[in-house]
Amino acid sequence: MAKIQESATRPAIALTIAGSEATGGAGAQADLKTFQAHDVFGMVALTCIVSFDPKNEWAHRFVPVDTEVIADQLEAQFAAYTPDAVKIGMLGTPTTIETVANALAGASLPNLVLDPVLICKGQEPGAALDTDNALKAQILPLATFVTPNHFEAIALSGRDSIESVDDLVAAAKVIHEKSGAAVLAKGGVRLAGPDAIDVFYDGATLEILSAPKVGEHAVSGAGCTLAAAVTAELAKGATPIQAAKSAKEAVTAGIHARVSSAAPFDAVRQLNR
Ligand code: PXL
Repeated sequence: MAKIQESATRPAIALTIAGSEATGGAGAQADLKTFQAHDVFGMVALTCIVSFDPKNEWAHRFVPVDTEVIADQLEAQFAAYTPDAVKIGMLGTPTTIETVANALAGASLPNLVLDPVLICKGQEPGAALDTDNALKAQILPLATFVTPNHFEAIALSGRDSIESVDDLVAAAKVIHEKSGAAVLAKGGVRLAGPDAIDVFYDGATLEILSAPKVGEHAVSGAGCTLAAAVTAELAKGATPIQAAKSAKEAVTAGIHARVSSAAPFDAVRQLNR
């Protein structure tokens, strides 16, 4: 196959290794839309397919993608491109985690953003505890940036609870010590008070990022979009703290512009940045 002999461009390139959330609020769909909104060329390696069940209180129906198919996608992607940044979203099973860890070990990646999806909105915490240890052991050590939400910050830091900004700071510090990664720990609507507070800590810089809460309800895809925006900004050359700040602004705007859904949670909308 001959290529057209005109100058091809090399934009910033990002890959998300994530699950499909069919209604488009979260998961790979949110990631790809976010990459586009940040003017980054995006790729998706699909790890699983989640279909909410409206007949059963919108519970998650979860189907993993065959591990060989996951390895094939990553093989094609790393052969075609060297992404400037990679995001890891929902992996879902210990077998998937092993497959992804093996593929990443062979790629030299400057930015690996881990959104440690242990549970989604409305899911029972217990459902995910078997993936917890595999994620900690095999993926966390590879990450350069981690974006735990409230529940995941408790799981990764080993704390009993996170109820205040001080607790969130302490958790972010523990997760940094364990991983060596920059940490953006998200309080979101889970901490009491008028503001949605996230804590950034990378071993040198500690910053409290704050924006007025938009209602008291979590919006589907906010966490995915935040981590994908961090990934896109890192792909374009931002420093970790710059990426965290501009991602927080992007998500706050996306929550204001949220899409009204008949599901129990509205969906974040990715606006061009
Ligand atoms: O919001 C976390 C999330 C990530 N990835 C997939 C999901 C969800 C939540 O529903 O379905 C595929």
